[in-house]
Amino acid sequence: MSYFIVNKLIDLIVDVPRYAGCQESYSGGGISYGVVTIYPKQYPNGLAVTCKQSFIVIQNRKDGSVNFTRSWAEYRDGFGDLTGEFWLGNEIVRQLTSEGTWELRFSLKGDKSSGTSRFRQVQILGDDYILNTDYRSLSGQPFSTYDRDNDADGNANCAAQLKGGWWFKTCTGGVGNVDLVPTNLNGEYSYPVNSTGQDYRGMRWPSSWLSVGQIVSSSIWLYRVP
Ligand SMILES: [Ca+2]
Repeated sequence: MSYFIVNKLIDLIVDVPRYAGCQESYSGGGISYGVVTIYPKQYPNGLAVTCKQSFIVIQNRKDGSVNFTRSWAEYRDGFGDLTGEFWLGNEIVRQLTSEGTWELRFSLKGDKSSGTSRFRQVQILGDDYILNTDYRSLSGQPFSTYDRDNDADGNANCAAQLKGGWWFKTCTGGVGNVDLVPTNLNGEYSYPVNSTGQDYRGMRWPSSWLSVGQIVSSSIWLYRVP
C-alpha cells in the first residue's frame, strides 16, 4: 500500500499522466516494468499494479519468499509484495475482466527449460471466481482454497491436500488424461516435482510440461486484447 500512497502524493505534486492500464502506460511512454497506479473504469481512485510492458502481472514467484498457502480472503484481496512475490487478488481480476477481451499469459521457468502458455477469452466470474477461458480443462472451474472447497472432487479438498489456491478440478492424476492432472502454480515453492507417482503437491503445470523440470519461477500476466 505504501507504493499506492507514494504514487498518489507524486500525482499531487507533478501532473503525472493517468493511464487506464499497463498497455496505455507502456504505449504512452510510462513505466514499462514496475509498480504503476492505473485508473481503469472500475477503479476511478486508482489501483496499484505491477506492469510488465503491456501486461498486468497477477502472480509472480521467483524465490519462495512469500507463502502461497493462504485463505479464501487472502486470495480474494491479494497478498505479498508487488515488487517481489505476490498474488494480485481474485476480486481485482474479476473487476478488470468484467469488460473487454482478455488473455492470461504464463511465463514459467524450470530448472531444465522454460516455456510460455496462453489462455484466450479469459473472464473471472461470480463470487466463486469461476475461470472462463478457451483452455477447456480448466474452463468453468471455480477457485478453491483450503477454507473454501469448490473443486470437482466430492471426496477430497484439493486445496487442503495440494496447498495454495487455484481453480482445482481434481486432486489426483490420471495417466494419459490431461484433464485429470491437477495444475497449480500456487503450490509450495520448491516442493520436489514427482513425475511418476501420485504426489501432485508443489507448483504444477500440465504433465506435458514435466520436461521443464522443477518450476523455479512463475509469472502470470493479464493482457487486454486491443
Ligand atoms: Ca472437494
